Amino acid sequence: MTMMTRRRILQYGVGAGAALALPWAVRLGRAAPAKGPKLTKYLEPVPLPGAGIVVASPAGMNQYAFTQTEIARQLHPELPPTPVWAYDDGSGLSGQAGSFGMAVVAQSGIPIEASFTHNLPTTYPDWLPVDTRETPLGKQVRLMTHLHGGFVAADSDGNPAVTPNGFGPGETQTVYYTNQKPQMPASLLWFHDHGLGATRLNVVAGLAAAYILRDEFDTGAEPNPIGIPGGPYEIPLVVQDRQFNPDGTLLYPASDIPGAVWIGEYFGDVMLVNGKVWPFLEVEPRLYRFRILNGCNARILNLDIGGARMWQIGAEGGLWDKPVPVAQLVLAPAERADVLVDFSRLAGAMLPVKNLKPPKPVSTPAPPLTQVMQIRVGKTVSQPGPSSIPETLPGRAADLPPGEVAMTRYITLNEIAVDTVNWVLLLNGVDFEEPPRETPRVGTVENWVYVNLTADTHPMHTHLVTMQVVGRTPFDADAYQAAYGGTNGVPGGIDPTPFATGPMLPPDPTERGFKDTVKSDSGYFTTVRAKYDLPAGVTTPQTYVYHCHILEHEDNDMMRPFTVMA
Ligand SMILES: [Cu+2]
Repeated sequence: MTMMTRRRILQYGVGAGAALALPWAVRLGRAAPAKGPKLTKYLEPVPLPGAGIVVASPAGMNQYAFTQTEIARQLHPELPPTPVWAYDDGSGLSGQAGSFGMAVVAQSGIPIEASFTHNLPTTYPDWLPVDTRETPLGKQVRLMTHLHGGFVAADSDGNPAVTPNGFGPGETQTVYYTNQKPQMPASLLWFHDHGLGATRLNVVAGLAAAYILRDEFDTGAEPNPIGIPGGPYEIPLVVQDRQFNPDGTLLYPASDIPGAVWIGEYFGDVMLVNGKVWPFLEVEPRLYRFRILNGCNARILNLDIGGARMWQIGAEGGLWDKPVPVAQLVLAPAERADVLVDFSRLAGAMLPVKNLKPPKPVSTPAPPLTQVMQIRVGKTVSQPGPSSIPETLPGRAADLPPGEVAMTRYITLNEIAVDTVNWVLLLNGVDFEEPPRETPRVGTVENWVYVNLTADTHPMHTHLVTMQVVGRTPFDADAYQAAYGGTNGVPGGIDPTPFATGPMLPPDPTERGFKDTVKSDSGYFTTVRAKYDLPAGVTTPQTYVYHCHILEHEDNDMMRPFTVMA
């Protein structure tokens, strides 16, 4: 494994201080460094659904019609207005307060149709540095919306293997989201842009939104059959790190490697929650439900809620069968945590929500960014809500039996030519454009083994399916690479078991349920298990993608197609 060089730290776009921020500002032709880290903390309330986040209005029965459009919002009182790319439900977005501002609420079991019409500029603005080696049509803004966690046909997936050129100005993407049970239970999903080679830029600009599925148990109201908080006591929290230019535009660094624009990972020096910089949240001294999404491009979070007791009740694949006590939440990009948080003994407290260094085996080059948000606990309760944590939940633990596994696939994660103009991350040593090699038979169960040969953790996301984490096995990556590696890393398909250096570690307690994004840690091979069903009425073959959800990695070129076959 290569050690991270100082050069690489710089290249990764740190926001650790003015000394490091200045070179980018110069490179972008701006005179002064951004003052992001100096912005006064906790001045504004966190936007919430109906109060800064727009709950999407349907255009018809179970139909939504969005345009992607540019708005300007002040993300902090000491910042000028920031141009933001947003999903407009037709409301004009006067109800959107920050850079994250839309939520669809739908019912599990009831499909919806949605359309997305590109009403953004034709070419990228200066504040979004495009690497035209990665994009299909140069600096043209090509969009494609992906429902992350959706169990849908390939042509509704927002899928760069099916539609590599995406959608251009004035064009409309129309999709059908099945919301089919049991693959799409009550859960927090999100939709975001997935444009080929430009996902990192389109998402930083703001193209991400919440998608909340309800059912007869998880009604969102209080009381509900589960006995968990609802109504104003259920709070979505989307955490994203960002940098700003002095003029208020988002700062996304360009590479300083001659011939390259793409950077290895984007890390902000400012934390946003629900699209506002370092906000505060007022709560009552009682039980809450927080639904947390790591919406960062590359930062792996380790969230500390400031001393309140916490139980996790679900993750990407919906509710579990029972609550699990948790102290901190280690969430890689795109991972979600559904948690109950007890403020009942904390009346009058001011709680800092902090992002701590993720514990091993997580490995990340991110510079520290500790402050996230402040929670202000009031002294009175207006509605008592549930008085205890439920003993059981109407969800499920991931329990696909090993005996059903029809195929095991070995997928390598390689980082090639670090710090050079040819720097790339590859799965199985091949580019995205090569034809699919993973071809699960519809209805069968497969183990996929992610063999990490890099120095960092990669959150691996598979479209269409949710996964059971089977375990992580430590192994001698150097010896495996020495035995099988070539100029593009190690090809896929080679079992690393002979190189194991210890027994498989079981899944973390927070990996109890099905997940759509799983951390593949450095020095381990990580085994996940999934059933490759297709939605009702959808026929083989159907092609999707799987990729690292560090958006810089996904864009260059840590993404591959897979095809569900007959
Ligand atoms: Cu990655």
